[in-house]
Amino acid sequence: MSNKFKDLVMTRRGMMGATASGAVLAGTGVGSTLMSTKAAEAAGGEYNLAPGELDDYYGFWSSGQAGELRILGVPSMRELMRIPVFNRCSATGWGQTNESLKILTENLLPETKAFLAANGKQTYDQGDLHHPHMSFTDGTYDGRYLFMNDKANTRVARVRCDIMKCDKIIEIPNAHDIHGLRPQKYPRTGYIFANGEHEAPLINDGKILDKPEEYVNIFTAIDGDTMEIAWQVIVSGNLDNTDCDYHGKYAFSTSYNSEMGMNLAEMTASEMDHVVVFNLKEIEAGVAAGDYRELKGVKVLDGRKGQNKNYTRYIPIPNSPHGVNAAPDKKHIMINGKLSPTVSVIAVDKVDALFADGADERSCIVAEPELGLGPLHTAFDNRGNAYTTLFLDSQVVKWDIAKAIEAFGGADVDPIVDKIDVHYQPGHNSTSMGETAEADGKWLISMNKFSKDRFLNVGPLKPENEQLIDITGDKMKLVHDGPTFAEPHDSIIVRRDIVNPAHIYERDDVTWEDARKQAEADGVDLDWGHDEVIRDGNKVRVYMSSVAPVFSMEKFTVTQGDEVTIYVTNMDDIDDVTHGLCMANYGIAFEIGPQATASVTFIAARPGVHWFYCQWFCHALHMEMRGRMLVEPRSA
Ligand code: CUK
Ligand code: CUA
Repeated sequence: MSNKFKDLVMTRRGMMGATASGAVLAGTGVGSTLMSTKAAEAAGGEYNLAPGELDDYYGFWSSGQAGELRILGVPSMRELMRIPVFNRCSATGWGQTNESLKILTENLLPETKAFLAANGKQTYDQGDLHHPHMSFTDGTYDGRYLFMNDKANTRVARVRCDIMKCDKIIEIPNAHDIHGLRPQKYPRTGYIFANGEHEAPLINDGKILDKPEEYVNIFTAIDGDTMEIAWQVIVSGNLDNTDCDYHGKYAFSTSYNSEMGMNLAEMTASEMDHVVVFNLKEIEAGVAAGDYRELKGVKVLDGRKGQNKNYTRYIPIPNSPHGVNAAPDKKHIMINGKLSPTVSVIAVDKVDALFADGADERSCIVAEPELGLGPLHTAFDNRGNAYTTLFLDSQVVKWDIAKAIEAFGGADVDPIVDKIDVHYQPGHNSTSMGETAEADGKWLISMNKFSKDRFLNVGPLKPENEQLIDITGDKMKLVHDGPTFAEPHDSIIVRRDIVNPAHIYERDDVTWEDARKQAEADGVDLDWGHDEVIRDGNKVRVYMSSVAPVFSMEKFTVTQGDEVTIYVTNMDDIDDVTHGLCMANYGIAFEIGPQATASVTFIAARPGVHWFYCQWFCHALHMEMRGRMLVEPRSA
């Protein structure tokens, strides 16, 4: 008998033996085994949805260096939509329409605008979107907004969930490279907490390089309603990930470089790094008392070590912690060890003492289970279990939070419940509703950085692999491999009843308020099928509408060198009838959703007849949906 065969027989015997003895010895055991098996089948069986069946959850996915937000259906893992945010988009005209350019440019800092102009640009055309999170009310998702960071260019963006489009992007002054981002959970969002990852001189004017003592890092709180910066706190060490409690009192940020080192050896020199705790009430009191300096229009408080202010505390954590995750029990914050094989569990109710009595900073740590190599992020079910990704082990480990606390207190219990192999090297994971108080313990996504041999080879650049795991049973069960393009860092899984986007736009949507104002000034009623060419010096404004399969304007004439703005209003009010306008050989293409207005401005530098056509398939006569722009040569 080969060893392999022997193992198989042994395993099967072992399994059958255990089931049989369980059945004989404990009646309740049978019931619970049956229950969990049934639940697993119920949850697991549905991931492969039949055509036309809808998912139970919306998944909101980041895309890392691709710069967009994605919507997936969970559990089917079907990609439903891409929402351009920090990137450019050929299909929708994001980064090209006046409406999107306004969002992309209006909150850039003056020095950024000058820098971009020197490089012939109005805005950045790339970003690095890591962390998408929904707004909260009372500890759970409220379906209003999604917030996300751009690590590449120090920005934070918001997406409106009613139309699933980005409506605000702000650049964060003073900070560098926004990484960790989370919305306030209680009483509502409220604040968006954003970590500056890379430390820099506070006045970064090029006069300081090798004076580490002059380097600082900045934690930012943004008002999620206005998208204005509420305050910033200067901290010691860098900032990686962040999360906050369920009581509206504290935010927590990991620091993998408490040393403030500038190279790898310096950054990993000490045994312990730290978690910074931000005391929101104290910070607000500090702002009210005027204990800040104003830098680039923002109130900046000093929460560095040794300042002895009540704004921050520094909890020592083993070397280079990474993810921060608040448990749905509302009591515990998990700090994932990365270089340490541990997760440190902070008891939120013990944090008060760090501020009130000057208690030892480690006194709020109530567990530190050793889970495996490279713990990066933790997700949760509703049964007291945590699920931690192990980057180096290529596994997800399921562990019992209560048992980890008992073990830390000296009890002889093993908190590890189960481990499952994932393929390969997981970073973030997420569970259904798992970052809210309504965690439901059904699905887990493991977002793996490498797919290697799991898919057909597509060349040196491989897809990532996101795996769907059924967590309804005692054992985790891998049910689906999901290849995805660069590079989803993080995701959230939201019950579908919470998300209710519109089918068509409201005509009075704020998105095109500038177009509406201009139309009013030009005596054009945007809400009726208008058809107008307004001349204003060398500026020409062309107003037209679209009803499948025609543009209201069959042709228009401008002069070479004119600055032309074309406004298109889609008069169709039917579900899914999106039109586009693509101006051939002018590099122009954009989307006009049902009942929306969109516009684009360009210099008509190329004389001749130029066809414009609808590039979103809308009708049997979609190919015929076209018109001409004549650009007459400017006479010398
Ligand atoms: S970080 Cu990506 S694996 Cu930017 Cu959330 Cu941990
Ligand atoms: Cu309108 Cu295609």
